[in-house]
Amino acid sequence: MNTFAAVDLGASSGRVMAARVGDGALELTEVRRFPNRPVRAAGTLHWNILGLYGEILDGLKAAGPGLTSIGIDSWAVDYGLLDRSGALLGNPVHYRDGRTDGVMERVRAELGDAYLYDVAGLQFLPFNTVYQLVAERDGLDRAHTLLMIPDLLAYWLTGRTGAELTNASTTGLLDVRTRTWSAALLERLGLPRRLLPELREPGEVIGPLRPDVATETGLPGDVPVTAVASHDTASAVAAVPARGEDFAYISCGTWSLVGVELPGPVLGEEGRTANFTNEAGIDGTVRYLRNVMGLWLLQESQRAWGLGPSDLPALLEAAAGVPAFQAVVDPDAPEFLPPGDMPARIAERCRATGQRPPATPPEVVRCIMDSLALGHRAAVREAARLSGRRVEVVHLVGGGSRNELLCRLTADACGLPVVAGPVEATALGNVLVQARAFGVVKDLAEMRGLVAATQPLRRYEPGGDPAAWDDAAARAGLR
Ligand code: ADP
Ligand code: LRH
Repeated sequence: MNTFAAVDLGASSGRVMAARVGDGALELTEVRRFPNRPVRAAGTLHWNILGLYGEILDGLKAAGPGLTSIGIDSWAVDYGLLDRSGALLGNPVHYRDGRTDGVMERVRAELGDAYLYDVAGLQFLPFNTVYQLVAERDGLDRAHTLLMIPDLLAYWLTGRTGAELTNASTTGLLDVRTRTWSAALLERLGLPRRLLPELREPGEVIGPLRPDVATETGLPGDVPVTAVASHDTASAVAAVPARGEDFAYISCGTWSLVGVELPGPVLGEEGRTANFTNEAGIDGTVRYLRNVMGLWLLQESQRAWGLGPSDLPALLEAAAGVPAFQAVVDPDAPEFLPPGDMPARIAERCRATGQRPPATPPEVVRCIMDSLALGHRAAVREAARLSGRRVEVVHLVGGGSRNELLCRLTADACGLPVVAGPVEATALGNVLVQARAFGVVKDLAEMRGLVAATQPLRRYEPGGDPAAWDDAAARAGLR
């Protein structure tokens, strides 16, 4: 048996996990978990990157000396900039910060949607790395190297720089066909080519720990950090317990990432206007998916009510008792993206669409769950239609798979069985890519088979009234 450590940073929490893998076994243990709280300073919303790194060091120390390797994944699109000496320039900015307001619109008007989509195949989200860089273009003089968040953490652990492929594919600067940086696009945007380091593939060894890191964590200095699918969603998709290819997935946490896995990109106009993305998965696969606003709507409502994670089960139970479809919204309405009073924004959206706003927290939560299920349904259907992929089952993974109401509503809305779990799909994908790199498992099918055989899963059969879902979808302005 080998033990692999997964450092997995989600937008709402981070964890260091240890997994024992071998002989048909996959045992995941949580070593350390910590909240990921953004900090607004001088008007800008930041990640607390040094606080997170400190937690990671403590987690690795607690994981103990017997590790075969360490892998790191995190949320996508965000980055740190290093100066020529390798020092971090400024604190990484949160993708929900307002610095990109209006930037995407300007870039799209200048370069054209067809060109941008043909190069990168990426959905138009205002916080894509490319728009963040354009927002700070005038201040890039001192910047020498851009490192995406997992690559920045790997650099601090090993001293080696590089850009892992799956996360690089979320920047908007990677050519979707060649899977190399697009020099042409960089030039047209006036962004310096020097910023983007050499690409690395999931499974490549990055390097051993720096001596000072080994001393601080008590780990042997020769423990390697291995590149995994460092975009958390790519790791989650790698660990979907699916057999064959006729499935859709929903990686459901702060975001719901909803789509299918394909052998190559789909770059037509229809997918572009439906805002589908072609992000890189492992082994040359494409994650053809759309971002649905996800449990952010719930997290941010809980924050407004002063309720924490321990209040969630009671809140969801109360929401399950509220009649369905009293009010529904398009969960992807752009006004839901920034931090702020979520119940007030949902109420406003309901009023604007002629519906009585939900009045109590359980009613608001019910509205969010019905609306997310509608968002899941629209994205699953469109992913299947636009890609031609048959979808027989929906795999729902991540923290949201613990939400029984949402899993049931998603099965009903899609009219398809939902297999919920694993909760920690991202960490599992992280360790399995390492396990494969070290010869412990063979291929993607074996990785997924191992997840299916060892992790608790729950199946939800579709029920409910399809006509009622059609009616609700129309009210929310969805298909
Ligand atoms: P991220 O990786 O984006 O930080 P996670 O995959 O960790 O997100 O999912 C976090 C979400 O999972 C929480 O916001 C919450 O809505 C949901 N969740 C966590 N635990 C439970 C639970 N016991 N019951 C229902 N939902 C839960
Ligand atoms: C989910 C995620 C998603 C990105 C968003 C920024 O954590 O990585 O895939 O679109 O964060």
